[in-house]
Amino acid sequence: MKFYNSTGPNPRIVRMFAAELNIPLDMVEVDIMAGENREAAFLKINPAGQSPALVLADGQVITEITAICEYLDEIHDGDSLIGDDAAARAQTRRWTRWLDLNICELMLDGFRFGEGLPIFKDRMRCQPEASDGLKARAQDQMAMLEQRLKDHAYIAGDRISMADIVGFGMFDFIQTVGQSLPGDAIHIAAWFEKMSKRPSASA
Ligand SMILES: N[C@@H](CCC(=O)N[C@@H](CS)C(=O)NCC(=O)O)C(=O)O
Repeated sequence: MKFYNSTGPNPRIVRMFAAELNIPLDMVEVDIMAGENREAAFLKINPAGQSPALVLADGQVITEITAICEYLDEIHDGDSLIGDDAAARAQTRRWTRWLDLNICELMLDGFRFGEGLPIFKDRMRCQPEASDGLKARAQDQMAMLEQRLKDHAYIAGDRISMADIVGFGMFDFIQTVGQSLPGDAIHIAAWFEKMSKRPSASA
């Protein structure tokens, strides 16, 4: 099993997830700043031209971080970061998808079309005029996340799950490129601090 890794929040989320489960990853580095991920050799692995990618021993490729995390969770013995029963797994998938669709992807496109435009303008269709609106829409959803974390220790419930790792990885990155967490969101701030202290956060 080989893990095609790079800088950026998405591979980091998978590295953190794997570290939580004590799964070692055999890494192959991809230089996304130099555009290696958009060249023919890498496009054969992931036609979407993005990292990360997990290549299994039989050659099958898994991309998209939540699919990779779910695969790693299923192949390992021990505590699950997805959930122990159908309802718990549904909660994890519910909140992970909500975060991805309503906060993470908006923040990322806000970055790609704004501060990241010099990197992304020749890689994908960019909408610079949408950057501020996307960032604002992501911030609008923070009130719901704040309420959720007021009532629960972790995003999907009372224990850590994939939703927390996806959210933490994205928020940790986005604060390095000009977006911030709402100053009055004390429960998000406490959760973020708790996540940042996990040994896996350095993976
Ligand atoms: N939806 C993808 C997103 C992957 C992604 O955007 N990866 C970034 C690195 S964090 C990337 O490859 N960026 C370089 C590029 O798009 O050229 C996933 O879940 O894995």
